[in-house]
Amino acid sequence: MSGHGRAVACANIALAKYWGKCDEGLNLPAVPSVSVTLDALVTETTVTVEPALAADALVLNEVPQDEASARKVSELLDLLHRGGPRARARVRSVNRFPSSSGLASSASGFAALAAAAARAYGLPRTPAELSALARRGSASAARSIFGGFVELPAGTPGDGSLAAHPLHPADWWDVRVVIAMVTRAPKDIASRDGMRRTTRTSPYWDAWLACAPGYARAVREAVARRDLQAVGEAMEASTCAMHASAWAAVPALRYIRGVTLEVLDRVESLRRRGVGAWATMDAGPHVKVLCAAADAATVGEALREGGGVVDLRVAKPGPGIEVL
Ligand code: 2P0
Repeated sequence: MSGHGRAVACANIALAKYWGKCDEGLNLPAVPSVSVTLDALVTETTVTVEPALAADALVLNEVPQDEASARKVSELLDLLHRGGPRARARVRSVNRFPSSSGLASSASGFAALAAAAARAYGLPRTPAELSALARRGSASAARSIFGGFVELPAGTPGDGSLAAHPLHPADWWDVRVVIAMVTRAPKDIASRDGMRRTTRTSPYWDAWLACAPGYARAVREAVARRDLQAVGEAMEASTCAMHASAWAAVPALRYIRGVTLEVLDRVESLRRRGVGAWATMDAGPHVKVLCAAADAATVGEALREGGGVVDLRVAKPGPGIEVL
């Protein structure tokens, strides 16, 4: 059969972080995470089934990728077919933000791929099934199937059905995430490798496993009450504990750079001035700041002051996957 599917997915930012796996083969997270899907970070993916192709073809941001890069895409298409035979596909994916720089392009990318591929191959899947499929490509992608505020529970080794679930829709809470990009360079260590190194070598891995579920619960409960300060404080505790566990890996994983710390100082000064602003960092040096919608302009201005910020974007809670 030959078909076509197109899907648009938004990236998401974890308010309570996922870091590390309990089952590498099934890509199951060791800890629960809570995220907000962001409208400003969008990936659009089209999948065209082409039985005449000898191998799947991937074009990312208009650049044809080699077979090795297309492997993760092929694996996802194989999983969609549950191991059965399938025709090859041509996949085109465009990120409307910098790829591989700690801005979660794999989250929106695999979410869009899962949904576009299911449509192209004529294999309808429920949102939970799409989430579980996207998770195999990238655990954070499981969350991007849904809009608004989303939770991905910790996995149980061997249980491949784990999916994220929505907590509240995008219009639940009119918050903003101000994204301060501090470099345009791609990150040097992929999340997957960083997680593996942390799990295997960090003396703080067990400490991270012990504290992460509490931060996820605190974030979930505070989002339900729309309590910005409580979300912000638990979010900062989660990101700092995640980065501390990574920093203690051998050799150290320092996603945070000097400029990251300078921006964090600016977030603290905002709070001293009475502006509610809290920061989080992913597997890269950029700083994402959570604040009320009314404070977004003030926060953006303060983050830029003093230099080092190469781009600034303001995102609000965004929609789940859209299949076109
Ligand atoms: C998160 N990150 O919860 C955490 C916080 C980065 C830091 O999920 O190995 O691309 O493909 O499942 O989802 C980024 O890692 O990792 C990530 P894999 P993924 O958003």
